[in-house]
Amino acid sequence: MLKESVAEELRIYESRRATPLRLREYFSIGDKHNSDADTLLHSAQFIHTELPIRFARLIRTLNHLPKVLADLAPCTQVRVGFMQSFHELLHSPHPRTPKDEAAFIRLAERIRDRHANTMETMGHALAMMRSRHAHHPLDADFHQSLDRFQTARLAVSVLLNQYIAMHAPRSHWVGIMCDHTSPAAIADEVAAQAAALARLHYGDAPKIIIEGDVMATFLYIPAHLQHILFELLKNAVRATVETHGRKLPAIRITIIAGGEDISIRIADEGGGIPRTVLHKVFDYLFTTAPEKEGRDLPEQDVDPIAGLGHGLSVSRIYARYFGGDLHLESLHGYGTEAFLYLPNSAEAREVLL
Ligand code: W6P
Repeated sequence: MLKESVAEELRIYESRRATPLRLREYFSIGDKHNSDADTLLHSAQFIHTELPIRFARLIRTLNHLPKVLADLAPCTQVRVGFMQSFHELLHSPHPRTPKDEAAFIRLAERIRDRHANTMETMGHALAMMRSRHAHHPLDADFHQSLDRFQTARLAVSVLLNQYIAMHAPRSHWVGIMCDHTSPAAIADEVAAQAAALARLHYGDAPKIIIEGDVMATFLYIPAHLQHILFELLKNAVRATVETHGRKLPAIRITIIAGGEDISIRIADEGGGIPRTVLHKVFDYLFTTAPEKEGRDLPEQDVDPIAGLGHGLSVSRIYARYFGGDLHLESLHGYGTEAFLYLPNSAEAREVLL
């Protein structure tokens, strides 16, 4: 069976040292001659060596998840897919010519497509676990193992998507990174999406004000910033609408470009979170969305503005990936402030946990 032959290879690769890269390193690989054949071949060679190591580490994090989660069907399905990709990568020829590279990019795209729904699938596994084990206390180890899994998943996804996207050069972009990433522009875009979702869902949406260093730009992965801000804004919008009947207080996004960090504060007047609950918002099994008892097919039942419940934990994983962070502070009875910090430096390096 595939499984046994892969097991030995996995043991070898998971002990190899992964190579965390700086934003600058990711960016400069493709800078200037973004997609010339030599650059792409060099990237393909690096990725052909590095990706199996990152996959092996990712599979190891799945093996370390508690059995109550790991044995759920969505989770085993994700694991089998990762094993398949690891195996295909190991048994693909090391790219040595532009022609090899052209074949390797197709393998890379196939692997990317195979794992496109990983987050969603794991979200379903967590929702199943939540409905079956709602009253089980979850320990710190469990959360740490999920943080490791999510980070390892990101380490595969960033590398793979960076390489694939380098094939489509754009001004100011190298792959999925942009050296003119504008927090204000992304906040604006995401605010419109969150407001549209709220109007659809509740028939109304609060105003979202964007202020501070609205002209600031930095080198980052815009898709990551977008993901985090959307998650935070959905929560802020929902809290605001559910707390106030008609007159909705505005949500205020403040962007500050500092020497070390791009700091973004999202302040709502949505009633806040009690202190006894605040520490749970980053809990993978915590959700403020009403749970339906014994529900095993959550995908039929997902409330788009509430999501699958692990959105904030995953957003913090994204924030921390290049050394940033995400905090929440609250005045219960009034509102919540989310503080997002992202590195304002091309020297920021992947944190591979
Ligand atoms: C809330 C709960 C929450 C989570 C994340 C961001 C903002 C908010 N507001 O009431």
